[in-house]
Parts: sequence; C-alpha cells; structure tokens
Amino acid sequence: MADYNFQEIEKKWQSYWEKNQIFNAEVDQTKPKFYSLDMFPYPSGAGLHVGHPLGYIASDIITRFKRLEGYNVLHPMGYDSFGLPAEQYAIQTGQHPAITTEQNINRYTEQLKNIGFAFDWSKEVRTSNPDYYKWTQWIFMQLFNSYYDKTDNKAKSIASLGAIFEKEGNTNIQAVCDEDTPVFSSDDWNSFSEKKQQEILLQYRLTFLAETTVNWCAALGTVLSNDEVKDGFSERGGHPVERKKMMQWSMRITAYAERLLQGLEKVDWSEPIKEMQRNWIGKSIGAEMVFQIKGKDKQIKVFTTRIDTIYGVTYLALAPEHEYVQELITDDQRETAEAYVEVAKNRSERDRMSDVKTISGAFTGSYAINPFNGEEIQIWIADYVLAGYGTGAVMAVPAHDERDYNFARHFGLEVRQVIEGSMENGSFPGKGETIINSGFITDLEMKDAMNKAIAFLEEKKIGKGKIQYRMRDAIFTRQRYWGEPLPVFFKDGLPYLMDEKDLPLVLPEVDKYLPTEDGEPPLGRAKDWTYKTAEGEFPLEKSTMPGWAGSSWYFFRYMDPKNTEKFVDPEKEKYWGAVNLYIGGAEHATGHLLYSRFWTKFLFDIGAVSIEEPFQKMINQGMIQGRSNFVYRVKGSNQFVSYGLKDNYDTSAMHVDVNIVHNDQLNLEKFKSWRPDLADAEFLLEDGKYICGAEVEKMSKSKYNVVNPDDIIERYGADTLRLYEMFLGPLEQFKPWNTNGIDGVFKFLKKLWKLYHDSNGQFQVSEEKPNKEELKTLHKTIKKTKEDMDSYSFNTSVASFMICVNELTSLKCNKREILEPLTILVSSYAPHIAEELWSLLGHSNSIINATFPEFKEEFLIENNHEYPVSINGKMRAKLTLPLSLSREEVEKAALEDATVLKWTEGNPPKKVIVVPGKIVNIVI
Ligand code: ANZ
Repeated sequence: MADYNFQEIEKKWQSYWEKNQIFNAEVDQTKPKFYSLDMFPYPSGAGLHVGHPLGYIASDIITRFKRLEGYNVLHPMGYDSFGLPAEQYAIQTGQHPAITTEQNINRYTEQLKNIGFAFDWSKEVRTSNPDYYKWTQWIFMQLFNSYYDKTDNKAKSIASLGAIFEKEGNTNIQAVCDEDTPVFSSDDWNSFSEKKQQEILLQYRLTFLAETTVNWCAALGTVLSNDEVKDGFSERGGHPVERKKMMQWSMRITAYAERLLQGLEKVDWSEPIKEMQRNWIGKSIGAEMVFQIKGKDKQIKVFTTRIDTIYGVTYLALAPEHEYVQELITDDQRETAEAYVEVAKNRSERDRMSDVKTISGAFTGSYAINPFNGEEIQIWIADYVLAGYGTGAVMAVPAHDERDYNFARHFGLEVRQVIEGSMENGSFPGKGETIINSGFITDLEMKDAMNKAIAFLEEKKIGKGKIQYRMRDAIFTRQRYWGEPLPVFFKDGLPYLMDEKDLPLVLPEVDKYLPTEDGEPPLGRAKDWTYKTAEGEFPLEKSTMPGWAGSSWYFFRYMDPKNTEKFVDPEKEKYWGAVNLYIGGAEHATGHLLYSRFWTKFLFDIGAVSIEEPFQKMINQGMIQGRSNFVYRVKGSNQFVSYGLKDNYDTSAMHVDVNIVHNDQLNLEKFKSWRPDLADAEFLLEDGKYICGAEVEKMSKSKYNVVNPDDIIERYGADTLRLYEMFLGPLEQFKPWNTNGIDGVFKFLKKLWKLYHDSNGQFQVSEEKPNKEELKTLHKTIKKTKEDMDSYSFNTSVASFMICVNELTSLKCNKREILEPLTILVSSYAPHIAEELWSLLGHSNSIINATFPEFKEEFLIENNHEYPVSINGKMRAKLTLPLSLSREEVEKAALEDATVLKWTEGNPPKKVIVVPGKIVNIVI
C-alpha cells in the first residue's frame, strides 16, 4: 500500500476490533479498573451531527490511553430509548414507537461504529427493552417498599416501619413523611382498617401517590415539568398549560437533600455544576412559626430565615394556592381577591418568580396576630409567594426584604424602619431596639438574636428552628405511552405492588398513542390492562415513568447487562464501582445528575450497591456550534453576488447548505441543483469564485449548517474527524465547527504516514539507533501527551503531535526506536492509522495491548549551551559549546572564535571571565 488509504484502513480495523472483541471488558482482579462513561444518547430521527461525538471522542481517547497504561477499562454505550419524539411521531404516523426507535438506534450504531470507538458493544443497553426496564420497575418497587429513617440517615424497609407502628405508633419515630401525616398511638394503628393503614404508609414510602399541583397540558395530554413550560405555554408545540391538582406518583428525593449536598464535597466535578446542584437543593437555615388568625381558631404557619426581624413584620402574604385563601377572603374583598387568585393560579410559579416587574396581589380582608407583640397585621395574597416552598406563607418585613419592600410600596403598606417590640423576658430586642438594619449588627449578633427568638418560639410552643430545602419531591409519572409501565395495581382505590416474579410488566399494545376519550392516559386503551391475583382482577396503573427513570441507573446495568436474576451482580458492581470519568453535556446539571445520585444513594442504603456517589470525575463538554454560510441574492432577481461585491448591490442574505461550500467557496453546480428554483441562478464572481459569507450559529437543520460526521469520514476518514474535533479547542469550551482547518489535520496524518514510507511509498523503517535530537523530540512528546491525558487537555496533544511529526520529518527520521513509541502515542487519537502502522511494524497484536512509552528525563537535558560572548560589556557573539567543557576549554574556544578574533585582533585580552553554562566576558 503506497498512499494513506484511510477508507480501506479504517474498515479493516473496525472489523478486526469487532471480530476479535478487542474492547470487551470483563472483571479481572489482577488489573486496576477504569470506568469510562458517556452520557448515552436518545436516538433521534436526525442521526448524529458532528457536535454529538465530541464528548465520545474525548472519553474514547482516555479509554485507549488507560488501556495502554495497563488498566482494565469499561467503556460501554447504549441508548436512552424511551421518549417524547418517537411518541409524537407515532401519534402522527400511527407507526409503533418501538419501530422508529429501533431504526434510529441502528442508524446511530452504524454512525458510532464508523468513528472507531473502543466501545464494548456486548454491554449495550436500551432503556426501552423489557429485559432492561424490568429492573427499572424493580428499583421502583424497592423505593415503594422503603421509608427514610432520619435517625440512622438511611432508607429502611416499610415492613419494619409497620412493625414500629404496631408497637408504639408514630410518636417517637424520626422518619421523612408528608407534612399532614397524622399522629397516632399503637392502639390507634392497630384499630385502623387495612385501607387506612395503607394510606398512612403511603405518606412514608419513598415513592408515593399523592395529590400534587402540576402543569397540565391538555393538548399534549400530559403533565409537564417546570422547565417544559414557558409563559403558560408548552415549550414543545406552544399549547396552553394550566395548573391543576392531580393524583401523581412522586419520588421522595427531598429525604436525600442533605446527603445530596454533602456528597458534592466528595466528587471531582466543575464548581459551576456543583453550585447549580447546591442552588437546586437550596438549603436554608431558619425557623417555622405560627401566626394566629384574628377571630378564627386557625393559624398560619410561615417559614423565615430571619426570625430576628420579627418586629419589622407589617403583613403576612400567602401564595394564591394556599389552602386558607378562600376562607380568609372577606365579603368586602371578595370580588378583587377572587379575580386576582384566578389569574395568578394559571401562571406557573417559575413565571411568577421570574417576572419581578409585575407586582400583583390582593388583600384578603383578614388579620393575623404577631405573637411577639400582639399586633394585628393584614393578610395578603401575593404572586411572589410560592405554594411549594416552605409553608407557602411569609411574614413580610418590607424594611428588610426587597420583594416585601416592593410589594409594600406598591400597595401602600407600612415599611417599618425601627422595630418597636418587647418580650416579657426582655432578652430578645426590647422596646425601641433597632435590629432592622443588618449593616449595624454583626453576624454573631444576628445569630444570637435568632437563637433567642427561636427559644422564645419553642417556649411558647408556636414554632421551632427549621432547615428548609428548596428542592421538591420529584413527580414520577407521565400520562404518556412510550415509557416504563409502573408495576402497580389498584385495590380499593389504593396502590399495591405486583409480585416481583411477574416482572417485567410489558408495555401493552394500543390502537392509538393518544389519551382516551375520557381523558385517561393511552394505556387506558389497552385490552385487559389488569393484574390477576388469587383475590381477583385489579386495574393496573395507566401512567408511565418519566424520561429520567431509565437513565438514573444505567451505569450499573452496563456492568452486567444480561443478568436475568439481578439488576447487577454484586461482585461485578464491587469491581467496577464508581464511574472514573463521566463526560456529557452541562444541561443535565440538575435533572439526570441529581436523580441518578439519589437512586445510587438509595440502592446503597438497601445494600444493593457498594458506592454512594456514581460519578467520581465529570467533564462537561462544550457545544459545537454551526458555522453557517450565506449567499447574497440581488433583490427581485435570481442573481447572486459574491461576498466582496455585495455592498454594490441591494441584496438579501440567504442561508446556503454548508455541505456545498468548501473553504467558503460555493460549488456553483451543486448550488444550482440544490433547489429547483436555483437551477437558473446567475453569479457575479470575484476572481472567478463565488465567496460566501459566514456566521456562527446554533447547529440546526433550518440554518443548513448541520455537518454530518459520515460526510467528513467519507472525505477524510474517522481519524481526521477525531483529531480535528479535539483540535478545535479545549473540550469544555463552546466552539464553532469550522471545516476550514480540517485539511491541515488531514495533511498531518499523511505526513505521519510518510515517515514510515520511502519515496516510492514502500513501508520502510530503519533499525539504526536514534540520535539525541530524535530522542529529544520523542520524549518531549511522550511527556506532553502524558501530562495532557492526566489533565484532559486534548487539543494541546494534537498540536504536540504535529510539532513532533514536523521535527522528525526534517530530521528525516524513520528509525523504529522512535516510530514505534510515536505510533503508540497517537493511537488513542487516531487508532486506525496507528493499528495499520503497528502491524506494518511487524506486530500481530492490536496496538491497544501495547504499553504507553516511558518518559526519560535524560533525553530532554540540553547537552549544549549557547554562550553569549560580550566584549567590553557589549554582546558581540554567540557560541554553542558542549556543557561538558571546562572553564579553560570554554575560554580557549571563545578566544579562537572568528567573530571574537575580529575584536581582539589576536591580542591576548586583559581579562576573561567565564561562568560555565552561562556567559563569557572578555575585556580588551
Ligand atoms: C422574613 C424575612 C426577612 C425573610 C428578611 C427574608 C429576609 P430562602 O433563603 O430562599 O430560603 N419565603 C419563605 N417562604 C416563601 C415562599 N413560599 N415564597 C416566597 N418567599 C418565601 O428564603 C427564605 C425567605 O424567603 C424567608 O425568610 C421568607 O422571607 C421568604 F429580611 O422571612 B423571610
């Protein structure tokens, strides 16, 4: 083979890897393990574009590098294959989502294989396969069968909770449960009906069914999460969304709030991602207290982080959804208050929160009493109070809180600068004391005031210290078809689990993927959607699991994907443990990355896995943006002017398919056949060329700037694609795809190839010993590659390969002792060409089984020194001499140097100073 024939080489090695299962990873106790994971894709109909593989390439390079370093590496790939797009397509076309999903997966797999990834395909998982989701259902069942014990800080079995209730009721147990869980004694418990007992247990289960306020989108027939709703409309499709109370399954992730927070200290993730999780969890330390409602036997509970400002409270504000709102509205306020509530309820909380400009609210007509000073204060309903946070009610301190202040100013409520308060014992701010301006009090004083206030609350039994988390329990069901069915049936209106032996509960066939006529989820269309037990036949749950269910534990399944007895074999799980490197998009910062940490902690609690944090190190790759090209049409004509001439005409810019443009030059023939209306296009050229304009935009079909990796591979090969994606810039950065530089990378590979070949294209390496310079080039590159790998800096390695190949080319080096290690160095980045060269070098084994070359410092030590020679204080000459020379030898060499001789004219100098390894100073 003469030329670098990448097409042939790449196909050859891809099939070699597949046939010989080169990347299959099995437990091997004699080797250290490395688990390299990519966020698995949802296989969409559009296939992969060049942005998708960016992270996969990086993790592939690390995977191969770790293999060379002697690790046993697990690098799997699979598909997150339940999801909305396949279902929407099914609704439109009637095609079963399983069919389109399968087609898309096949296409993805083919594209991924073309890039030459070192995936262990034998470990592939698909979340929509029954043998996978059987275990998603199984995990759901374990959550249903567990509660969270706050004393031991872990999940425990619900059966043990039942046993405690039998013995001592729920007065002593410290367990996470619903706010409105009743207090009962063992006698009460034992006298409850089975239904009542089940209802109570549901208030403790880690997954539970409860009435929740949700974003309901009637047109899509499903509940949407807060980030799927924009200004009251669905993000997908723009349909109206209303707030509605519905029975929904939830996951009690809030039980894990503190551990999710603490665990962040143990993982090596970027600070911004950790910070996003911290904010999402939103821990606040404060107090909860009640205000008596005037003239009623009822109290309003508030959560505050600033109980020390209690004397500055001038009104209470409730969320529009607060359960007391209706009864607090007095007749004289009814009209305005009810009209307001109606409008507010249909704005999502997120909209209400983000809209700081519109201040809306209404007075209820009722009053509450401040227990610290007996003062009567108005009760308002306000937009800015969230129903789902704290207690859904706030004590407003306008002088101290900006939102309270804006609200008070808007409605003319009092802003009290000086707190006039008093307490019987006088210890907490007494009458006339000012604590309102935090600028004047220290943190310590504030803390002290808070502690005193909390003590007062506890003494009066009107409140207590409280830690509040912003995070909410996660809604777990969707009224959709294409998801995991819940292994739950209903008896007497209450949920029960199916028997584990009946798993998986397979998704049933339906005639249409739409809700039923009576508004039930699509599973309402399935025939016999019931569960048969000895007691009879019971209806099954009709909602399905949300998209995040299957992706919350897939990293465990990869270790043992075909196990039919367990979700993962404990020995395998112990060996592979936590993911050493997780690469994926930052958009999953709060969704997937919190849910999977939560499930891992839960599985740890029940002894099913050995780790508490699933992802040790994470890197979030930046997005590859598109680089759009434009042509300029002279208005009202079919004439197109080249970029440099466009200002002479009245033109309008038009996106043109980047695939018919090369280095910003338009291919005129392809342009004409691009669309029928362009067949008779005319061009005004510059230098005989049509030059297009360019701009960086999001990569999208509508901008015609999508670049398909298949096209790049066909033209340049997968190795070029891989190197080029890394060469574009630091992995984490957002950067545009710009094909202009790709030729340079391709040339580099051709140059590399040439090092191993003579001028006739014959493979030829020399067995001669390398010289110092060649060794220096090699070892410099070994050092750099190793450092870059350890710091995940990929673009810099590509640059150092280029320098290395250039240096070896000018040294005309084709020595085996240099080229062999070089082949290993580049093999992680450009594995196909490396395998080919490796086999040409006479190896019969895959290069992945080679050893990463050892770096030797000695080759980098400079042997010569360039001495600056100054004569009478002025630098006159430079002299390169071996460092091994003695002072006298340096002096002698300096005085014999031709340039120096010109100055001394052969006369002995007055003085010569030599600093070995530094300078020579001559005085004449
Ligand atoms: C009085 C006060 C005075 C407050 C002051 C703050 C400053 P974080 O830190 O986010 O936990 N709050 C409580 N529940 C709320 C709800 N459902 N919707 C909107 N706001 C709510 O915030 C806690 C503070 O936010 C609480 O402390 C309460 O206002 C308000 F100078 O009470 B504060």
